[in-house]
Amino acid sequence: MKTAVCNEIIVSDFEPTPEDLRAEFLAGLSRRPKTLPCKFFYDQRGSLLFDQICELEEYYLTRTEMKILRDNVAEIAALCGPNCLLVELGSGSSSKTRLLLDHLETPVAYVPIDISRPHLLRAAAALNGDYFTLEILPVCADYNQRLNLPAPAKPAERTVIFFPGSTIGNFEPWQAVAFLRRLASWCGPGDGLLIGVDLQKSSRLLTAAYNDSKGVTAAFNLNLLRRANDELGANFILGQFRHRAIYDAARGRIEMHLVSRCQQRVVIAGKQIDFHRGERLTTEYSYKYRVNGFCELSSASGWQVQRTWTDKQRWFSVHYLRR
Ligand code: AVI
Repeated sequence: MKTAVCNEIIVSDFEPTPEDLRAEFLAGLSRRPKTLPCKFFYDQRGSLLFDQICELEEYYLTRTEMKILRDNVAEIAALCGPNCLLVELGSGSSSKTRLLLDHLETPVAYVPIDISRPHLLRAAAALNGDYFTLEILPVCADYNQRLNLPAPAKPAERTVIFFPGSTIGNFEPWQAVAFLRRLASWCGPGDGLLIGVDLQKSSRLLTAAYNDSKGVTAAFNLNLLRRANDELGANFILGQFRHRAIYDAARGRIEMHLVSRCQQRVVIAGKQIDFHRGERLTTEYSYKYRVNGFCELSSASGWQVQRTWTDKQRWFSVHYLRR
């Protein structure tokens, strides 16, 4: 691990290397069907596109979760208790965190973890300017790898992990169990996990959320191919792939694909990859849960559900789990 000092903030650096990117892209493109890992959406451009997705009318997730957090923030802050260490996974622009930081009782430190270094540093610097008594300890990493969290200067009474946005839905359910178990192993008894989980709903609403009319989600999806061109010297012609998102109601998941518009050969890191016309490259799953199903999954993963909040329409849920 490297550490660097940026604007007086110490950054723990586990950023994936170009070799990681190369190995994961080649492995995914050699599978049948072909896949690419969704964590690589989030370079600087991808993170900015994701921020734009969160503002879209069709993408109800962000505003619905934010309303649940806003409506229940006093109760959430009471569950977190005084002097907690707040750790956020996939912190991005840390926009939901400000609401928590404004209501938590004397939090000792904030540890944002994100795979996109520029985005992480920008958000950490902005928070540092606004919350000058709070220790901010950013970690640039894929949070699904083994990590040692930085220790805050002041001891915390409790660690609370914040995992908003329904990013847990980007894991297959068996992976979600393994991941929640890993998080439980970072924590001691009494520590907490505040997690946002998107819920099953009509296929019409779900497919609209991932096929927005402005084409931002399409640009976000195609950004994976642009990254391969820029960082791995690949020769994808972006116009020869189209974005597609479908809802598989039986599995309760949105599937995002890039569909090849023609028969084509692409060279990536010196390897030739052939696509036939209509072939799908799977880039993301986004599972949608039922409240009970998610509670069962949490209990099987070493967490006890303390409290669940939803919006009136039951589109989205936020859970406070206790280790
Ligand atoms: C980050 N994650 C929860 C988003 C989702 O809804 O699955 C990523 C995303 N993909 C397309 N739009 C947003």
